[in-house]
Amino acid sequence: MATGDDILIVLPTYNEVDNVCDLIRLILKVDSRIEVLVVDDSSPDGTAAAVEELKTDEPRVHLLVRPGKLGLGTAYLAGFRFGLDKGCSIVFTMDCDFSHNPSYLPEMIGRLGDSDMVVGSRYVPGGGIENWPWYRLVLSRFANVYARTLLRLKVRDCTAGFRGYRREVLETVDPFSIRSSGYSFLEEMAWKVTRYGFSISEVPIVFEQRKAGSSKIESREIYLAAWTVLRTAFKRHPDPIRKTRQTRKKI
Ligand SMILES: Nc1nc2c(ncn2[C@@H]2O[C@H](COP(=O)(O)OP(=O)(O)OP(=O)(O)O)[C@@H](O)[C@H]2O)c(=O)[nH]1
Ligand SMILES: [Mg+2]
Repeated sequence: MATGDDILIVLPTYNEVDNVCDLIRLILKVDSRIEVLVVDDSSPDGTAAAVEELKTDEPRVHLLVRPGKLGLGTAYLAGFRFGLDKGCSIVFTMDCDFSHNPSYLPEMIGRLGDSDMVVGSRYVPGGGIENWPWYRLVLSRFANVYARTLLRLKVRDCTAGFRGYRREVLETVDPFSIRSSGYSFLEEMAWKVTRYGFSISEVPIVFEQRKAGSSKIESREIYLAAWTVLRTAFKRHPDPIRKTRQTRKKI
């Protein structure tokens, strides 16, 4: 049973068999409070079977297998649900391809001592991206400027999937009402967290090219994300709930 100090790391996976076990081992070494949940969408490459085997002698690893490729957004939601039900005080999301280096986790966990959400950010001083082709750099920059401007967000990297949330954030902002299935989930979530008056801090990270396997990003997702941001920007919504700052529990 959770102690209330547990930290859950959610790893959504689709065909990550060559990354998943090595990455989990690295993550578990970072902090003894960490547990890992893999949300796998019945990857044809046998990702789930590899995690199942690792699980047998590693009680801090959990696996949720879904019946088919249901998208990144709903995989995050399944992870949030699991973390909340388990009583975790912090829930992180990370890509399962070594683009998000677990060595940043201690600093990110520390930041949740004085902020409600933390982002592993490519777009603050000290952050960056290694080995991306120019068109992906341009696309990512554009997506950020577009979302930040339309949604009036202060966070510099609002499309980053390397994030940590304090449980109160997940309990308050109702992420489960987000309908975006793919990458625009991240922008909509950043918008919700901001609207509710929660604080967001950014830790600079260098985003590395995936170690093995191939990208699952589809061009359809890009258009869908642009549309979702536009729709969100013009959505009628209630006044934001200004959170009163509480004394935080030490992390
Ligand atoms: N469960 C689940 N995981 C997914 C799905 N789509 C992507 N993922 C996982 O989400 C993470 C991010 O996806 P990537 O394909 O790495 O996307 P990306 O990081 O934007 O692209 P690259 O930089 O090229 O790797 C990876 O761990 C994927 O395995 C999905 O539909 N379901
Ligand atoms: Mg990736």
